[in-house]
Amino acid sequence: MAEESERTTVLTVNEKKVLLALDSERGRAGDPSALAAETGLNEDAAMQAAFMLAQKGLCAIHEKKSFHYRLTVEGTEYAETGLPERHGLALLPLTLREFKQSFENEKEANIATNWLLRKGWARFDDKDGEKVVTPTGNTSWGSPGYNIDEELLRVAREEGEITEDVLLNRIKESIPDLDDRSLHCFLDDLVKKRNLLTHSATIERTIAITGSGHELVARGISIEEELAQLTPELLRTGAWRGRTFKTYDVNLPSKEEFPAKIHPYQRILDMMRRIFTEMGFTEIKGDLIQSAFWNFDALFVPQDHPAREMQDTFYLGAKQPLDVDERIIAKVKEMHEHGGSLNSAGWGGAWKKELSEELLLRTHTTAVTLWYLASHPEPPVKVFSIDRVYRRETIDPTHLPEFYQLEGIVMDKGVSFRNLLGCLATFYHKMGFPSIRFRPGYFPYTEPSVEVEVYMPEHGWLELGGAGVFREEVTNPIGVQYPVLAWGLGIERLAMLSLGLTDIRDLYRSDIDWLRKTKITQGLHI
Ligand code: FA5
Repeated sequence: MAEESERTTVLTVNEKKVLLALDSERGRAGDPSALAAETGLNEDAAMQAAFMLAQKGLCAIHEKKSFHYRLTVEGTEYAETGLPERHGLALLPLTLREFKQSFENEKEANIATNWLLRKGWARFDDKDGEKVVTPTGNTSWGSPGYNIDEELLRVAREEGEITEDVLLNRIKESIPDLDDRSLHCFLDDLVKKRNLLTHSATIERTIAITGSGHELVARGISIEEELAQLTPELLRTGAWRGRTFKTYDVNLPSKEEFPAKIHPYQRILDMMRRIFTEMGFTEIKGDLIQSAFWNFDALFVPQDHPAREMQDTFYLGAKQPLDVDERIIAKVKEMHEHGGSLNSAGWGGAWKKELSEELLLRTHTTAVTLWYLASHPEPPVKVFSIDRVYRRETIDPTHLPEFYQLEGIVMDKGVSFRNLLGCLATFYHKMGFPSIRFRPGYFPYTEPSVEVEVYMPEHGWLELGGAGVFREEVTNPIGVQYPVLAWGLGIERLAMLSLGLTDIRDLYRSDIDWLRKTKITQGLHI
């Protein structure tokens, strides 16, 4: 406490001058110009010192905001010659075409038409297939028998610059029973909608010493010039000895700085990469445009599967002959039609090569890992891919049509379903999700299949990805003889949870405030 009171009563020379000036006012509140005159400081410096004193509880600053109104150039013209709708009213009735032609320009004609209708001074009638502007007989606006906007313009014209209080009082004198709220609405219309008045705000400040300020002055304050900087000259001559140096209050709030940093989502992608790399995986990349063969057929997805339909998949409307070993194509065909040489029934029916030649935007990165596996059929294979996929989705808080997946496979002698679960659990734990669970799932290309869910206290259990062991119907045609553990995880949903967002779209909104305030460690459990 003792330290605190010492800290708060350390005053700069300017603060001492202002405090003494306030004290000499004997409790009367001063304004900035009086303070400046009394202290010999300029107004800004005097007020800066007053603000510092106020922070220390030695003076109190009272602020009163007032608005001033003035006519704009357009407002001055209308205040002198009358509003366009007033001129227009005198011409009625006319057809809309004639009415518009009677104005000098289109802008004025539109203003007159809109405000005549809005004020209820005119209406549109249909006559012989033409629109006619007809007067309604009403010529008031805001209060029966009066026109408040025209009154406001008249007073503003008479007064030049006018404070809000004076302006409103003048109107109330001539139009009784008008409440402040509706008057403000008319003022707002003239400022914001019609741009006929402008307003500016001024803040009047009064400053008064507090009891603690008095007490401090009573204990005695001496004004001694303080040195703000230690110069070589002061050091050389030794003149610094015995002088008082300006103190710095390191506790004062300072302007927040937001240094450049990597996008939070990119940091999460980088972290995922690092985790899989540390677990001994190699990253692979594949083509964004895939044939239906790699995206679906080689994965044993039947040719009539709903996910292959136009409403789920972005087809490019083009085909390309498959750049795949004919033996693999033949085996995939046999696998679909009757299960090939395996103890499998396949899907039955005729498998059509032309359907597998369709080009599309990959709907999952499983197309990439499978394509890689086909060219690396010998064990061991341990690869992952972090890349974009595309689906015809309606955008909502958990769905995007373009999103990232984290795909991975492990192929080796003797690897098992338990290794798959362990691998995924390790990844999610490293990402900072201690509670995960696996639920039985279904994918045409894996058996057994699971869905991975993580637990978030605010959301409960959330499904983040799919996984399983590739079926022999998938591995056999590409010549792979050992078990393949595979998974495909949604990244945006995981990043969204890590970053505390509730809407997936926020990851891509680039809200500068959110980007600035997100800590560089947020979402990273390191
Ligand atoms: C697949 O894409 C499978 N290929 C995963 C897989 C790979 C299973 C290997 C077995 C073996 P699914 O369609 O469920 O599965 O998508 C996986 C994850 O991607 C989902 O759990 C979800 O987190 C995310 N995801 C799916 N659709 C969207 C979307 N429209 N927007 C954002 N994330 C999505």
